[in-house]
Amino acid sequence: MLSPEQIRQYKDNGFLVVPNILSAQEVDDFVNYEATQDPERRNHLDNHKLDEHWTKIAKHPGIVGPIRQILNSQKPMIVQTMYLEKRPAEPGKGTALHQDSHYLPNEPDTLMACWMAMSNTDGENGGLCVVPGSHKRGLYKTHKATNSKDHQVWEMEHLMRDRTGKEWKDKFYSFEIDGLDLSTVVNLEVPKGAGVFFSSHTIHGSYGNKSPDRVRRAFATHFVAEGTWVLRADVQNVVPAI
Ligand SMILES: O=C(O)CCC(=O)C(=O)O
Repeated sequence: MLSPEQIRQYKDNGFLVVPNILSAQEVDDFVNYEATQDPERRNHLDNHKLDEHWTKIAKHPGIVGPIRQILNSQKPMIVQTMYLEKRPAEPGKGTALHQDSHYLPNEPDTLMACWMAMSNTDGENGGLCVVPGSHKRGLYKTHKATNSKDHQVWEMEHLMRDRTGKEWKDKFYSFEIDGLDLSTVVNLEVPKGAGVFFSSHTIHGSYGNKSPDRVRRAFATHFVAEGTWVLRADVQNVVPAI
């Protein structure tokens, strides 16, 4: 459970690093299992529905308990899961700095994430970066990522569906925030087994792995409160985390 001080920090900064959520054994079990699986599966966002190893992490009480507290006791629902591995010295594999509500529009906006470090992570090996306090300034304007040296650059169309069943298509791309002052970006040092909780409006992302020998591994789960409508059809069938 988070202390009142941790919840205050989360609300003030838009993120919170919590150590020792997963034991070294729990991390190793997942990482070793995943090493035996086809990495193509990681392109799907619903492995938590298909694979018990993914379910175990996404529904871990050390993750879901704090999520529930931050969501004011509302029931957390899992939207998507991602396992993000960056090998040493892989160029250009970062995620452009963005806010998650640009990728996962949802009504009302209750989206938040827990990003678990599945290896020791920091600025050198492409760990998570955040802009503290950015969640207080609403959704920023964006453009397609331009820094293709440091970040993945892509474009994709998604089917959207509202609560009434009306459907349309929207174009998504590797969002980058307009006019972001890069001096406000903080590289987090997150040890293996620790997690970062952050809100859907907190600007975050990562750079490539510049370490000569350290893999960067992360497992990210995105949650909404029960009753929230996720507009993207591919991740609309949210499942209870508890
Ligand atoms: O780990 C990364 O590189 C970025 C993760 C991310 O953007 C997320 O979990 O929402």
